[in-house]
Amino acid sequence: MDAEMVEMRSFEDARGILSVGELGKEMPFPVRRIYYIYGVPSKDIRRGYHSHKALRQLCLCVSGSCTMMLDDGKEKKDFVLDKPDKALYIGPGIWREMYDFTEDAVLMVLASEEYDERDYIRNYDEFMRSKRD
Ligand code: T46
Repeated sequence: MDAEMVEMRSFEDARGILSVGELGKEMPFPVRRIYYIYGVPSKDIRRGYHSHKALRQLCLCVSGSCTMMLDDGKEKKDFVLDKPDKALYIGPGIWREMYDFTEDAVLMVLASEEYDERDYIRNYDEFMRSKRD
């Protein structure tokens, strides 16, 4: 599966912690867009339900926690994002569902491309077909 946890570099001292992601080190691609998801009203809410054709993303909870279920058509894996220095890299062609958001969760996503609805596959059967092509 083209996905992995990435540990951001952190500097801790008496003033607190500073975490950093730098291009070519923790950041595997130049960032063209950021967005964040927060105010998810209940643990039962599931978001996502799509894959991307080309987009690469790095996701992390800067506050609170949530879980991302990734599916590459062969296997499914759950990734818990529960620390601001714990990021999840997701390559193209992976179905994702996000759930188990805590009330204080802020899921920040760094994306390799601008928003383009044509890059989404929002139908699971179509996603599975794209894996066979
Ligand atoms: C992803 C997961 C992790 C925009 O107008 N611009 C944007 O950059 C984004 C990301 C979304 N939108 C609009 C499109 C929808 O009307 O915001 C609305 C909610 O988006 P969506 O239903 O796609 O949200 P999620 O949480 O299901 O998925 C999002 C991202 O769209 C997706 O790329 O990988 O978070």
